[in-house]
Amino acid sequence: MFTQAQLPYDFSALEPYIDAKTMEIHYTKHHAGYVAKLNTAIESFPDLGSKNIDELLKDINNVPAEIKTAVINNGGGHANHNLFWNIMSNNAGETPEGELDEALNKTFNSFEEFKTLFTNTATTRFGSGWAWLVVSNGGLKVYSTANQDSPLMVGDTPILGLDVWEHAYYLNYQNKRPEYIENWWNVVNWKKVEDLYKETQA
Ligand code: MN3
Repeated sequence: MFTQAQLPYDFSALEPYIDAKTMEIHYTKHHAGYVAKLNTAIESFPDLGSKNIDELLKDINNVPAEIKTAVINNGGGHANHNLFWNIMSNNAGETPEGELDEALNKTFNSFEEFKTLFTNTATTRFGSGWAWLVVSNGGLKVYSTANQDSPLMVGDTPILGLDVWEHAYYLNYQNKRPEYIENWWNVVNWKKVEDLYKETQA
């Protein structure tokens, strides 16, 4: 059985950029819903429940066909939100440092160019999905996926992810996705993203 880890901060911790009500509904209803549906999907395949969710997604091609779509959607939903909660904190204007900063500069020329690319990628994702910074074959890449599709399924390791489903911002921002994205940069936990980056280079 899969379970939801405790949120690493209070629902109000990311205010004013992400409001407490949105965080509460997002964590207790949406994320919890993916976990519940994932558990229902794997009921007939109990050995899958003993896997780590990231491992299950990396091995998606060995998931039984009759539950594959449910695992992609709900297992992806579980893994994506795990990452999302963990890479956020009120960052007081901090930017990436150390090895992550070096890698961003090397790949995208500057932090500002990376930010612009990521912002455009998130803004132009049509419908529901995610924008990602991933490590792919050792290097950094930015792209988006539809729905809850996880980069883990194609062998990439996501180290930063932005949920652009309307449920992530509609209460506070309504249809203004660009404003949500612009404000979200204030709650990226760069220390955590750098730790995740380092793990991929070890
Ligand atoms: Mn979500």
